[in-house]
Amino acid sequence: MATVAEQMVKTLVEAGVKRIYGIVGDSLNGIIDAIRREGSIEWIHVRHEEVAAFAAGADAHVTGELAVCAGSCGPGNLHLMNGLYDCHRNGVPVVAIAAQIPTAEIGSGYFQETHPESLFKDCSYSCHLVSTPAQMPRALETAITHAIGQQGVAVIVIPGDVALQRAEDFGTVNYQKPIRSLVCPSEADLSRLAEMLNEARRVTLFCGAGCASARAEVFNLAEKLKAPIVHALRGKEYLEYDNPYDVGLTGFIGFSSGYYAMEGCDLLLMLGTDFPYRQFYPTGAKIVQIDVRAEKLGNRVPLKMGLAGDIKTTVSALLPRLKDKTGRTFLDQAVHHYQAARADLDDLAVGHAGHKSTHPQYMTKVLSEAAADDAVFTCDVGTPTVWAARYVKMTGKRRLIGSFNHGSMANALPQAIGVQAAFPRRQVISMSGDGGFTMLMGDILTLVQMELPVKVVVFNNSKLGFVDLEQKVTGFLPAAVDLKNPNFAKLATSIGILGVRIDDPADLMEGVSEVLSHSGPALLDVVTNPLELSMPPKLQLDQAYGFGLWMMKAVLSGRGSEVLQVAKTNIFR
Ligand SMILES: Cc1ncc(C[n+]2csc(CCOP(=O)(O)OP(=O)(O)O)c2C)c(N)n1
Repeated sequence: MATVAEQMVKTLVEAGVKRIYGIVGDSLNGIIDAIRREGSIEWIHVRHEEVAAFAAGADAHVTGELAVCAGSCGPGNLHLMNGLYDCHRNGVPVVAIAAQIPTAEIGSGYFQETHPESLFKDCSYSCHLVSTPAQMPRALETAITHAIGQQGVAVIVIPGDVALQRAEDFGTVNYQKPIRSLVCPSEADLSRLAEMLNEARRVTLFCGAGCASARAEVFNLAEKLKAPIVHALRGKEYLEYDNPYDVGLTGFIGFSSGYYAMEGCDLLLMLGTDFPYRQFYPTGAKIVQIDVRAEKLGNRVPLKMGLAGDIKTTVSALLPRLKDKTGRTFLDQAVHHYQAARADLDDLAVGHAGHKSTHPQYMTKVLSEAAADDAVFTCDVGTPTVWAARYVKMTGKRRLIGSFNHGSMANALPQAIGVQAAFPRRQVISMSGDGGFTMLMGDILTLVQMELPVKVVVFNNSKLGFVDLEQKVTGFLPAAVDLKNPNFAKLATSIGILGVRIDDPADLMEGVSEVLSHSGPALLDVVTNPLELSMPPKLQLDQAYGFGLWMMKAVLSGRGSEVLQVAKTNIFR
């Protein structure tokens, strides 16, 4: 006699699910047992449920398929939450199974009682309690349809006792996944947009992850309009490589060329981006936005026009209506500016013989040059994201994943776990901050247990470096940012992982090559310079003031040598 748990597993199999990330627990045991007996879904046993959610999100990101994570009742599924926020905001299809306490006890303040159907509301498109077998399989099918159809998280809350009950309607499991449609604006709206673009003198394209499958169309558009392409960070992996129109990123971790290409245009065309920082949008230009997510139109900045459409379909329909612009001056100037900004950044990424510690820019460049052509990089929130944005080169086959919308620390190792589980033979590199790595460090053990050959590169600056910088630019004396770290390479070795420590920058290349060529999991612990500044392309007046204030306070409180060191590291190199 089939149980609800078996019916759930059958539905997941029919929806194409290959892996479920999670940690077991009493309320989940019926489902775990059904997974084990069915045999085709792999259970990826992690050490922290937050890791399960991040990993499922990264799995969905690289495969484009539905991924699943699970947590037991109360604290077990509560731990999923931060990772689920990340999945939801990254727009990846993830179903979370949140097991619940026994049905009869709900509402009594029972041991481990929480109410996931309220808790997860804010980070999901659908979140429902299954309290009787009659709700299955429809409740799970609906959750999957929401996750795939809306590209985000759906949560199924199910008490352990319900999962063990006899399924009604077992024979009807025959799930059909929703198919995503192409979305194109009306003829009239496309003509109106074409008119605006034909009239404009200096057009800049601002492109995000919504351009993922529209690279060729976006390049054709840039050529017709002689328009520079600025990308948001989530657009980097799709648009940056072999791109003659590329002028870099904008935003806090961007390039001055990206900022000025947007500031100097008379029409900014936003394509598939909901870039959040309003201070980086141009002040004098008309702004038009195209996005398949109609609710994002005008979300950040007032628009002249907002069109709901997917980028590939909309740009394809727009192209024949556009006149070829002839003047290239604006585009050429923007590209030259980018080349100069790029050269400045590359100058910072050189090894300096005799230096005590490795410059993180140099380290990232060496890593990027040594990595496989189709490597997948994950980067922790903090300065590793800045270095990845600036120095990890995309190839069209490489991927770059981070917590770019949710901005959570400790994302890189969990996401690397999800990518490596999906692609066991691909090179997967986690660019981890020492703060980020130690936040979910227990899951380094997952690499051993699940035989995942992830390469973890720790930017060991003994600091919560990004916050150190934030405090300085707001005029605070840095506080509570120092980290007392162990030798991470020794720690890795002690658990059966290749560990290599780089104290002397002269050893960096050899260390990188040893770690990347190792067949199993490996950790490279690189002692990096804690005084590197990752400045934004446009220093706001208040930031310059704040920075000056920090310098003054530091000098007055007897920490002037730190100011000198920062200046030496960043200005007089
Ligand atoms: C979960 C979480 N806690 C706190 C923060 C605030 N925060 C952002 S970056 C950062 C420091 C990251 O430090 P580390 O991982 O060592 O990287 P570094 O910037 O030093 O390279 C902190 C504390 C956050 N984004 N997420």
